[in-house]
Amino acid sequence: QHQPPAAAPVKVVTDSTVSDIPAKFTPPTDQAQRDYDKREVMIPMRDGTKLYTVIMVPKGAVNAPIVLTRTPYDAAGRAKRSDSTRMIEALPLADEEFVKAGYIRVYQDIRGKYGSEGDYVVTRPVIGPLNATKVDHTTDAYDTIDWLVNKANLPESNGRVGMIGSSYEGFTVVMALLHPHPALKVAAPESPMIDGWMGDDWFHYGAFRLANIGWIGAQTGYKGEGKAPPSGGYDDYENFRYGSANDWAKKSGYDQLPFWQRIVQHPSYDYYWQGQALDKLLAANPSNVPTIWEQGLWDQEDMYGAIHSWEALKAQGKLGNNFLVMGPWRHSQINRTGTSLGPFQWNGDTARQFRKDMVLPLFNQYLKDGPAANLPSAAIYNTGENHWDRLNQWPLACQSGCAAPLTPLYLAGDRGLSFAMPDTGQDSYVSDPANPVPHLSRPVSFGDGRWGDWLVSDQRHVDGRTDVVTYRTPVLTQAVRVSGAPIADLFARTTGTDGDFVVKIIDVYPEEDAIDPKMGGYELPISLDIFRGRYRRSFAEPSAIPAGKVQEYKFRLPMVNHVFQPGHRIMIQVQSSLFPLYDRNPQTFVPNIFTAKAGDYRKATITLERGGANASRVWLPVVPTDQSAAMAR
Ligand code: PG9
Repeated sequence: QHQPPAAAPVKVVTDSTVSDIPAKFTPPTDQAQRDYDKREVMIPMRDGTKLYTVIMVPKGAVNAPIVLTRTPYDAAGRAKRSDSTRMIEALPLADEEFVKAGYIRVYQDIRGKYGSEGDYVVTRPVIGPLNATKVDHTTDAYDTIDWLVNKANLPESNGRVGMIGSSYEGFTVVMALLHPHPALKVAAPESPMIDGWMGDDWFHYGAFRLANIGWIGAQTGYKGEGKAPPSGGYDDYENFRYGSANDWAKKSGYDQLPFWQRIVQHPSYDYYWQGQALDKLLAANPSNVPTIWEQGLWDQEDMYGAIHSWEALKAQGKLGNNFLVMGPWRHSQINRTGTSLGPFQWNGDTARQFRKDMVLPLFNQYLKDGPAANLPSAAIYNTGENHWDRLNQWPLACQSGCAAPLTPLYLAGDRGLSFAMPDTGQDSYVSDPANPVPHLSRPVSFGDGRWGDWLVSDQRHVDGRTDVVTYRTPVLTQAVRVSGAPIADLFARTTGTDGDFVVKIIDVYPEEDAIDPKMGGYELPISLDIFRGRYRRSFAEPSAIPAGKVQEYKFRLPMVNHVFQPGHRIMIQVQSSLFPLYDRNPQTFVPNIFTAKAGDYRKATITLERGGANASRVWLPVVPTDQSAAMAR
C-alpha cells in the first residue's frame, strides 16, 4: 500500500527561557551618511560639576558660529527630533534657519536635570542672599561658553556664541546677560520667565496660578522626565474647588517638594521674589549684548517678562541694542507654526517670519559679520489689521512720556461704556468662592488641550453669569486703535475683607459673519488680568480691605496692538474669580491664602462705582489708526 512520505523533522524551539529581547540590539546607523557630527560631552563648571551637553556640528564646518540653549527639559531629547541623517530633521523645527545657515547647535542640561550633575534649584536665583552657593546660571553660562570657544574643544567654531531659548530656557538666556562672557555676541530671550510673582508662571499680581502646579510635581519630583501626580478627576474645577491650594497639594504629595514649600512660605512680593526679579537685576546691570526680546500677545504662561525687561533697559538708555518683538502667539508658539491661534488666522507663518526675518539676520550680523539686520525698536503684530507693525516708538500711548496719553473708557449706566464722564451709579454682584467663574467652559481639565489657546477663547461662556458684570459700547462706526498697555482702574466696595478683581478687554465681533458664521458675535479677549485686592496698597505688605469702603484697584493689563473695526463693539468684563486657573480668594482676610481654612471662604457682594470722583474706568492706549509716522523703514 502506498505510504505518504514521512514529514521532514521540524526543529521545534521549546526553550521558553530565551528572551525575545536580546542583551544588546544596535540598529545599523550609517554614520557616514550623516551631514552632521553629534558629540555628547560633560562640560566642567567652576565648582567641578559637569553638565551634559550635545553639540551638533555640520560636517565640514569651518569657522562656524555657535547657538546655545541651556534647558531643564532634556537636552538629549531636544537634539533628537528624529534619528535622521540630516541635521535639519534631527533638530527641532525652530532650528531650521540656523541649520540652513551652517551654525553649530548646542543644547545643554542645566545643573541637576537629566544628564547633568549637581543640584537642581527652580530658576536658581543669582549668587547672593537667595543663593548661598558660588554658582548660578550666569556662571554656568559663562563657563559653558568659555569651554565651547576653546579651539581645543571645538575646533570648528569661530569663537562667537549666540544664546536663544523660550520660557525657562529664556530665563537662562537672561541670566547669561547679567555678566556675559565676551564671546556671547547676541541673545534671544523668548517669553523668558522674569518675575514669577508679578506676572510670569506662578502668580499674577499675587493670585496663584493653579494651572502651573502640575509643572512643579513633574519637574521637581524627578531628575529626569517626570509626570505630574494625579490631581483627581477629569474636571479640575471640581478638583481644586474644596479647600486651599495647599490642602490640595498635601493630598497630592506636593508638601514633600521644597519648591512648593517655598511658594507657600512666600505668598507676597517679599525679598524672595524681589531678589530674583530679573528685569530689576538687568536694569541695575544692563549688558551691551544685542538682544531681541520676544513675547506672545496671548502668552498664557510668561506674559510679563520680555516686555518689562525691554522697558527696564529702555529706561536705562539701552534701546540701541535691545529689540522687542510681540507676535500673535501663545506661549512658546514661536518655536512652532504661527499661522493661527484658536480660530484666528494670521498673515502667513508669523513664527517663521520671526525666526527667519528677525532672529536669523540679527544672529548673522553679530555671529557671522552679516549685513545689518535693520530691526525696528519694536515689531508688534497688529491683531486687528493682521500685519506686522515695524515701529520706532513703542508704546504709542502710555501714562507719560509717549506720543499720546492714555484715554479713560468709563463704566457707565445700563452696562454701557463711555469715553465721556458718565453719571454716578453702582453695579453690584455676588462673588461666591463655592461657585467661582470658570476660565474655560466646564468641564475644564488642565490637560484637555485648551490651555494654549485659552486667552483667545470666546467669553460668551460666562456672559450670562450674575457674578460677571459686562459693559459694552454701541456698535462702533469708526475704527478704534489701541497700542500700548491698558490700565484697569476700578473703584469698588466689598462686604468681604479681601477679594480678587479680574478685568477683561474684549473685541465683540459683529453678530453675523457670512463667511465664517461661527465667528458671529465672538467675544475675543485682547487683554485681561487678575489682581489680588489685599495688595492694592503694597505688593510686599498685604492689608485687609475695609469692608464696605470704596477702594481703588489699579493695575496694568498686558500690551495690545489692536484695531477694533467698525461694526465691532468694545466690551469690558469685571469678575472676582478666574478658576481653576487661579486659586480662590477666600474673601476674608487671612495671613496666608495658601493655608486658608474652609470657614474663611465666604460670599461677598462687590459694588463697582460709576461716575464722579470714584469713576471706574479702563485707561486705553487709544491712538489714531494711521501710525505711518511712527513706522520704521
Ligand atoms: N512657563 C514654563 C516655566 C518657566 C519657568 C519656571 C516654570 C515654568 C516654561 O514653559 O518653561
